[in-house]
Amino acid sequence: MRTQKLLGAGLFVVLVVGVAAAEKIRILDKCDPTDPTWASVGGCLREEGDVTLDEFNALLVSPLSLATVGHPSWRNEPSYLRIEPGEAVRVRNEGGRGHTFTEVATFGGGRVPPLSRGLTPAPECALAPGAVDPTAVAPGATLKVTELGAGLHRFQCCIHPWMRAAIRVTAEAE
Ligand SMILES: [Cu+2]
Repeated sequence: MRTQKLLGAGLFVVLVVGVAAAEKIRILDKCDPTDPTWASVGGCLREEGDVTLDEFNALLVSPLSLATVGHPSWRNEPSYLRIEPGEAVRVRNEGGRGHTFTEVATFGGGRVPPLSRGLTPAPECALAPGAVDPTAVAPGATLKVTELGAGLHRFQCCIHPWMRAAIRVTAEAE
């Protein structure tokens, strides 16, 4: 798998050509930018949204197991996609929070322990101190996923591990 960050207006022009052919996944959250408490955890960079940090925390865990299940508005859409071999997927963060779109062998927890209660960490989410995650997608940014081999690929957010996606690469049956 290869991921490519799309940064700056110059690159955008080059990539417009490929936009029509690529499948798309939207990374979504609905953080409320008018809730000042989001600032204490990195802010909420969207124009509108209706989920306060209090509500996000209230819906974070399952009341039955106290394991993380996560707020349903933090999600990837679609979360399942079939593509043809050689096809690219453009993943755009349309939320107001930072997310990652990280390929993992097995779904697991992320690297923010309070958001991954009861989950075994996915090793792909580990990050050395000071390292930049190449699969991070800031609000408004796009990640292009290319060169996926045949089969089922699992992706998750390493911050909010309930944000999952699976991409199946297979030629369509005639
Ligand atoms: Cu996330």
